[in-house]
Amino acid sequence: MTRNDDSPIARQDPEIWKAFVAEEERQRNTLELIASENHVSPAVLQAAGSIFTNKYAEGYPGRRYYGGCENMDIVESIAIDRAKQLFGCDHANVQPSSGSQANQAVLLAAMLPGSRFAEAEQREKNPDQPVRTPGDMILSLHLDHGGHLSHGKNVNISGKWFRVTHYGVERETGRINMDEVARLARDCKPKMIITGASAYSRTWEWDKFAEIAQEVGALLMADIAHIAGLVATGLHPSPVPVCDFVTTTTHKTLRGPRGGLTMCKADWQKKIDSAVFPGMQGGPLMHIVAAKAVAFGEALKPEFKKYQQRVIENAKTLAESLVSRKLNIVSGGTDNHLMLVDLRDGFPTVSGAMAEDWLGKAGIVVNKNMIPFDERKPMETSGLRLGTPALTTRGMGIDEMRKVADLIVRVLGSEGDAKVAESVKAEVHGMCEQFKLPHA
Ligand code: DSN
Repeated sequence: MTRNDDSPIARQDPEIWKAFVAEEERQRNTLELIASENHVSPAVLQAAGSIFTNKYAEGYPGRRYYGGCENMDIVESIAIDRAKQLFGCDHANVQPSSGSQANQAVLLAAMLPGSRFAEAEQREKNPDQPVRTPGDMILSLHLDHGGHLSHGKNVNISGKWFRVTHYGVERETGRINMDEVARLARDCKPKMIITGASAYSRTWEWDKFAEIAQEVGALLMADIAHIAGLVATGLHPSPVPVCDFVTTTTHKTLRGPRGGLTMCKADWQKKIDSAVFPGMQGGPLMHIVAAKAVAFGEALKPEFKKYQQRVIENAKTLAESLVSRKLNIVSGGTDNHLMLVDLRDGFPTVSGAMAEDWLGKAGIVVNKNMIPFDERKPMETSGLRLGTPALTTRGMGIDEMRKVADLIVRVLGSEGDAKVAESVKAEVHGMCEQFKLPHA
């Protein structure tokens, strides 16, 4: 939606309209380097802002708890079919409202068998089948090493329900050591192993995780929220063949609306669907389900693969350009769309929080991020996470990535000098004028 001062919001609600206009200008005139963000197409935007928001559709296609759901059924069935085609999974539930809820659905379906009574009954009926209960062990990547809150952090429901052991990356290489994962798994005997990350720039070895899960009798889940676009286009190995569950958000590299998606093997279909609704959510956000369907349709087109190839090419160029300007990247580089910049070598006195603030003032939007073995606190950090999905959507390529690296280093080197920020901002503005947003 482009700005229209005669729009219903402008006429009816000037306070919200002011923020709306400011946000549109912010997105138009800044370089978006947050690895988990992107700019959706006009078609996805239209679906997300559509009349589907008016409708309750609790239940699933053909089995709803409300009348008038015939169009909801069409939209949701298309979204499911396209998700299955995109990822080659047995079953897809397109209703989770976020990535965290997509993950919670897995825990609810697989690790919480129901009431204590149901648990006893299951033991009786099927003594050979493991019963998974609250308090069981999960093995997942440490948050400070690139993991996610919903993978067992104590402040999240996943960490409140379950005991958690974390694997991490090696100090020397910045990579996950699979021998160490195997050792931890044998030691802690998890009922579930969670793979996937929010800030890990290297290729996941799903096959090795699957071997370990099989050896210790654990279920295996992959959260591909960040790399879903790369997985869907075959540019990162797919976890679908070897995992019991695969979850994702739909708004990062996948470039759809803000939301979640839970995929599973056929055996788990019923339990996953019951976990999402009525287990965890009520009426699905049908405008978002419609936008997911549109986005999945876009992702099935050949242009989407070319886009993902450019995302990776741009990330590699940005990482190399930063390294050549004396910045350290955790693990030395990237195989995907993101990188974790370790500020300690090039700019030891600059924290991630300072860098985020200074770059923001220059029109370059990033997020501070803990780096593995960080000695600074989470609100301070020694790292920055950078990603190329949004800039690539604007049409930027390797020349622009070199320039972005240059601008970043100029800002960091100036220690937040206001004049430098102003001059960088002018250059950023020029780039944004040349490479428009998809809806502009
Ligand atoms: N997935 C996180 C991110 O990468 O930004 C947000 O929870």
